[in-house]
Amino acid sequence: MRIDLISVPIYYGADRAGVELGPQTLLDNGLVSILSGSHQLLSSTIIEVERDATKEAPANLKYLRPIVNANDQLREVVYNSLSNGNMPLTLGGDHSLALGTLAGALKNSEDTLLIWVDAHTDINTHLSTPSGNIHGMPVAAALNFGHPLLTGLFTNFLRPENILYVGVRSIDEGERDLINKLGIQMMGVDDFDISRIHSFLDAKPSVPVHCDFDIDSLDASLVPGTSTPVDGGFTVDQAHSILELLRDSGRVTSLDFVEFNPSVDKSGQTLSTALGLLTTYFSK
Ligand SMILES: [Mn+2]
Repeated sequence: MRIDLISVPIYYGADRAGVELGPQTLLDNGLVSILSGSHQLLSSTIIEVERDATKEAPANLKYLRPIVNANDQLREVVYNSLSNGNMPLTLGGDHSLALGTLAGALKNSEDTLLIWVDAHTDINTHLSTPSGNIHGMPVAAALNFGHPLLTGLFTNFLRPENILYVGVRSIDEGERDLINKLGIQMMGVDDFDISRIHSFLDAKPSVPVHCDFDIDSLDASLVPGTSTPVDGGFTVDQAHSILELLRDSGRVTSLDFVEFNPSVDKSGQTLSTALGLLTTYFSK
């Protein structure tokens, strides 16, 4: 693969500092050699994120403006990478960056499939959010639900039937209503069945696939270094199997790796797990 590496040092979507250090920490600990062992690393871009932004009103859309500005740039970087036939690998930072990566992937192809591996479904709007944190809103915005400044990042919208949630287990009431209304396919950890990922991909064999991998899909006890850990998650082995399947499918055209927060990690545990997962994905 020809990889365009994109770093998004943003924490505004989580409203908890530290996660913006994720990309540089992965780079400082050998990510470039992991990526360039079997692949060609073509470029490395850092998305500009406004520093020391204040939490402006409204309270249900914290840091709206700097998040929109960063994702406006990110959409174009991802779109350009895909239209050059490369693979954009986007490192977070919090999950608000999926606004830009999904907008870029959908601009490239409106029939993009989304595999969302996460404890959370991130399908809140400013009207349903309990926290006001925008990292819980990217999937809704990609479906054209939510605040116009977020949906306005998109030129094409995601089709609900093109989404598969994997590992989700922390779902707000408003999110569950929207998921049910739209009939989005989902599985948690207890009902995890890897063959459902195969059948989801096989149903549309010739369209691009965007994958979002949130480190909090793993069990809270295994990944202290993340902003919103959730119990009952995947084991490290399960996470490796999911990434192996996705790698071996040869179908993933763009990948996000998000929510690693080095500032709350314990003895580098989450760092080494994250590097191990990326090594698995990029080892062939
Ligand atoms: Mn999450």
